Amino acid sequence: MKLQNKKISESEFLKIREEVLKTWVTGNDPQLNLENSVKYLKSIPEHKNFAMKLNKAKAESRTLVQPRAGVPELKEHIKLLKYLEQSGADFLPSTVDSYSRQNRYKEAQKGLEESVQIHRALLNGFPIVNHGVTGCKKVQESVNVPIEARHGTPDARLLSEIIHAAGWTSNEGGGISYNIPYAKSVPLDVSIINWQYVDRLVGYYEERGIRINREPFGPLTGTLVPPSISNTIMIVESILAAEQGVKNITVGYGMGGNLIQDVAAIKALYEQTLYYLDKFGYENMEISTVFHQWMGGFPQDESEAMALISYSSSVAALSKATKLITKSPHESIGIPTKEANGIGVKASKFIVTMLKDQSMVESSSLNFEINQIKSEVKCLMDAICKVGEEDIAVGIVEAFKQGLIDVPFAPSSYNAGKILPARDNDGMIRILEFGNLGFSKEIKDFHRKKIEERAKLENREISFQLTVDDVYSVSQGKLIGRPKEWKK
Ligand code: 8ZB
Repeated sequence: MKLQNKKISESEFLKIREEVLKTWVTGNDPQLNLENSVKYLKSIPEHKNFAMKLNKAKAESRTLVQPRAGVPELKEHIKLLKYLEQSGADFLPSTVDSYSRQNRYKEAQKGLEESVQIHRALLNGFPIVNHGVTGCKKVQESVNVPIEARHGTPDARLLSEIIHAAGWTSNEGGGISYNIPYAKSVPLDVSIINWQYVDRLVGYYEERGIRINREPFGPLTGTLVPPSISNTIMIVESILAAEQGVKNITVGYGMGGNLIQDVAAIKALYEQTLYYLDKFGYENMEISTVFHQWMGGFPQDESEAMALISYSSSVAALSKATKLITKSPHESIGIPTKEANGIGVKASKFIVTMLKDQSMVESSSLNFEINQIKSEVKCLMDAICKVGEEDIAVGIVEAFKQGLIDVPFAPSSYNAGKILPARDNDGMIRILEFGNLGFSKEIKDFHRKKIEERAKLENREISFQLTVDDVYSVSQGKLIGRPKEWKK
């Protein structure tokens, strides 16, 4: 198939679908009959529909909370989700294990069976494809809030078929955001084509009056990602999804750490996503935002972790993001127990409820930062459109190839990996090494000035050491990685 930003025809979609359903035994399930799935999805009540619940929260200017969670065994997974619902989760996830993310269903099956035998989790998530429609329906019918699949899968076609047929009304990911940060050697055009299929499936349901939410993965590598880079990718994935018929999209952003820059990033993200969808001719789009609590290294101390979780929640609430993805006090260790996960949900919900009637007041520094992010995004979007000769799908692949768009710390060999981010004296994320990033001279000069100011204050040279120090600083209780001997 040739890569282009063009809606897959229904007949082409159904043809590819036949092949997709053959990739694992659970794809044979008669419950995957689309007519049945349409009927089943129509029977899902409004309060369990992800898109509708988001729309309501947005209209009320509320921030709703959602954890990450997934264990291999069906019964245990249901127990976990019920526990998190009782802890206050407004939305539930099902986080998928690493084998499934790579379509290694055989290994996932083995891990699942052994987990059941010894009654201990041997996979780091819930293997959606192995559980199939029957298992996923049981999960969905056991809870009273909407469910979303959260994974990190470059080819999520079968997974997506299964979750929607099971009544799950949201799916996280995208052809860029679930490839570049997650895979080493999956070509970008391949993952984009696979995700066009995932979006086309949602489009198929939307055409039949079913509301389904899609959520591109905003934080990318979760480490010092400059907001304009993640925002640009969110906008591109929204356009790709809209072309396939997706109507309800939640664009995401991973907390950077500076209050002003974080609030500015969410505001710029929302406004520019609307702007570009309109510019590209997509109508009646419903856009909401999701703020991810700190995605970088966490402090080991559980009280300190809770403090970081609470601060993250405050920023999310003040930014008026529609949704907040929570962390747990076990973050530095790995996958949390259900109790630790519940504590994260409870604390986060407490803060967003406390702050629900407050928002960030306008200020010149907030406006400055919003405009800064917007002009950077515009620069990157222009570069993508130019190299794609007006096709955004072709453009994004070419832009990655040339390093015009570049994600820091990504494992993918389809990412240039030349840029280096570092914080400025306010703790805002800037760029100290641009590689071939598609920024104008004016924007580069601005970043250089900000990094120079910091290096000068710290009395040291501009180098990779700034980046390294900033990667570890938050886990040590400071936002900016100042040198040890620095006394200010
Ligand atoms: C990119 C997302 C990383 C975050 C969490 C990690 C980390 C991964 C699970 C999970 C609960 C799981 N995560 N898998 N949290 N249950 N099965 O995603 O801890 O915070």
